[in-house]
Amino acid sequence: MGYIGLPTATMFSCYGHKVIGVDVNEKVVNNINKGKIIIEEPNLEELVEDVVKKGNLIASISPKESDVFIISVPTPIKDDKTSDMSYVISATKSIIKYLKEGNIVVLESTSPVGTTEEVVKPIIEESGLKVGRDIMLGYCPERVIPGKIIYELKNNDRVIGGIDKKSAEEIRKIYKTIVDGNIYLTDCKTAELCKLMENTYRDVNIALSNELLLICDKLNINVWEVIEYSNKHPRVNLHTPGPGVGGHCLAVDPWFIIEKEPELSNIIKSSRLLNDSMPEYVYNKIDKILQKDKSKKITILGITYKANTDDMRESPIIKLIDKLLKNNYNVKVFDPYIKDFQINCQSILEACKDSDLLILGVNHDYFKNLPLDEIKTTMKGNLILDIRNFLDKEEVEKSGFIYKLLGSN
Ligand code: SAJ
Repeated sequence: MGYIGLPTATMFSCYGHKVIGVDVNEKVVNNINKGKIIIEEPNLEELVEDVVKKGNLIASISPKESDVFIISVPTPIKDDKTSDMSYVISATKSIIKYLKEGNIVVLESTSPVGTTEEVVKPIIEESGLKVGRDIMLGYCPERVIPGKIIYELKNNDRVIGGIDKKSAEEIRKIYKTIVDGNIYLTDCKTAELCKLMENTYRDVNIALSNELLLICDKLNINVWEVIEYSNKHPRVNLHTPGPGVGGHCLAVDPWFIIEKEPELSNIIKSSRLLNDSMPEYVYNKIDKILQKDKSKKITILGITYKANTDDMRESPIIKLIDKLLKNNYNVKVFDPYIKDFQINCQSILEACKDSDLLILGVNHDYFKNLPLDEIKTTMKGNLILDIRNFLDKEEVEKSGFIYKLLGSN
């Protein structure tokens, strides 16, 4: 019942299915059964409350008999950059004793190519039932973007890989009850690689823009202008450069391809490494601005992995903060979505008190109209570093600040 499992269960419940939402975390289960959720996602809590009230969604600590089993557990990355499939394995094992002939099993978790056939299938067959004959099995990756999950679950096209044609077709019938988009059928490996490649495509493109940012900095050219005008070409779409790539998808999934084919994944790997190096690049920029004076106080606005979310997983800003603290800078942060981070303050002004440098770390809408004059009075220094190209240079300068923008020297 995580970021994907809960919205998916909720959608199926909304369309009249009886759903058992399984989670090993008792707190999550208890909250859902009270109609409450512990993640930040627009419109989700109202829907959960409604389907729980109607009795269509019941959360439980363990699985029960069912017609369809959807596995939507995390597939994190280990320190050696290979996939940790332990949750997929334990979740699959947990359903064995409830399986019966005619059941459908679907893996949704982002996984290395081959997982459905080589990891999930053999575990299911420990039940004595044969996949393809007694059990239908397939892979149906999610594609939703946090912040728009409900809309995208309904409207995005989906790819379904079946262990055989019949499995794919039966799984399509299930998903068709909640999806308005097109559903494309293929085999499991193709569907697994589609999912990985979608996020890799984005990661590689962001790396290209980050590389451009480094080149522009060296050549004293404004990267934002280059991107704006290049993108006027009808077939060019340069992505947005910045402090790096966070989240549990783009920063992770490319490694699952590299894990399988390390010799062939050169572009993918160098992109990943470049994006991972961006927090260090921003650190060096800050160090230069403050002339390596570690007595300076730095304020960072926004610490999540992207705008308008409470998700801090793999956030490049957290990596930047770690580096600043390790180098003895005095850092304070404020993020409207985060209440309990070790160095966070309860307001923008509290975080800015006596600060020498203000950094706009994440482009949350909340920061659209910063109280610049008050901030200026509270701060000791007059420097603002915008690492998102988010603030209005003129407005900032009007309040007496020196405005510095990442990628424009
Ligand atoms: N980012 C940039 N520049 C850009 C776009 C993003 O630096 O031009 C950064 C963001 O700041 C953030 C990171 O990349 O740190 C990832 O953000 P995102 O909005 O691109 O993607 P996610 O991780 O929130 O969600 C992605 C989506 N995948 C694609 O768009 C291909 C989503 O559809 C997937 O369902 C999700 O991964 C997932 O679960 O795999």
